[in-house]
Amino acid sequence: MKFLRLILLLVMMISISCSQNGNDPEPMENENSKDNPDSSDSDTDEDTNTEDDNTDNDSNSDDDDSSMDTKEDTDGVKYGDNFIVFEPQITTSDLGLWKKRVPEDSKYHVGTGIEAINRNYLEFTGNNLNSGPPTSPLEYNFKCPKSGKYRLVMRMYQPLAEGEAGDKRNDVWIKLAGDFTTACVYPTEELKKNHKFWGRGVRKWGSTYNLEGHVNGVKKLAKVVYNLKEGEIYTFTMSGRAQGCSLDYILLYEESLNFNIVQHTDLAEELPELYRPDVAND
Ligand SMILES: [Ca+2]
Repeated sequence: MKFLRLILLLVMMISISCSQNGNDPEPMENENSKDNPDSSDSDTDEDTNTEDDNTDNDSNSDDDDSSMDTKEDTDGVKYGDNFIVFEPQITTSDLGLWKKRVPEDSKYHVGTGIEAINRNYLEFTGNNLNSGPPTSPLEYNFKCPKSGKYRLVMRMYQPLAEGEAGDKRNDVWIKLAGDFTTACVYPTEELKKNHKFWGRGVRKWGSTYNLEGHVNGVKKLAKVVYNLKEGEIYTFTMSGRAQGCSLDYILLYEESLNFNIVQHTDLAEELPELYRPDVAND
């Protein structure tokens, strides 16, 4: 019997020592948990930022994660289901070297077709008739009415003097800021930088309709189309390039509308009236 008890005792001791060895995974779990503190380090930066946001005089209490929400669209932008249109003079930027032309002005262009909408437009008076650096930037905020691909065009007029070639006084600099991607040949990042935007309207209202940029080092002249998101606010910037270039209005329309806009196309004549800025009552 003593021998049997001894064997039983031995079996018990062996089984206890086996169950202790079975806890091997624990130390490994502890090693894994060491990774967690590293990944949470960056949170502290965000915490200090929200303090800055709270110092703004902002009546909305629960949008401190995006200061962009405080941006509003510029007064005077006209929206449709699938387009955005506005006149350049609605900007709140300093006009600088842009001049507002009105009928009382001797340089105002009356023309023979549809007159400038609201009988006003902006003419750039800096640089020279060929080009120059981006000058007197004008900003516009607009809200996208519906997600889609939007093409940019402008109603443009070239006030050419006698003997001046048809490819003068016909361009501006443009760029777009906000949450968009490209829907044309140019990379998204290029559309966020200033590029020449040009067209034709030789001594008459026509249009600017193409960008001049580079794709993989090769010069490209092509249309500008942006993928825009419903409800997002975008900032469009137009700066003066060629002296004399005159703009009546700026239009972004859903590309699927398939408007035919080529050299010398007068946007007001070619497109339905809906796609023009509203005429103000006075
Ligand atoms: Ca106008």
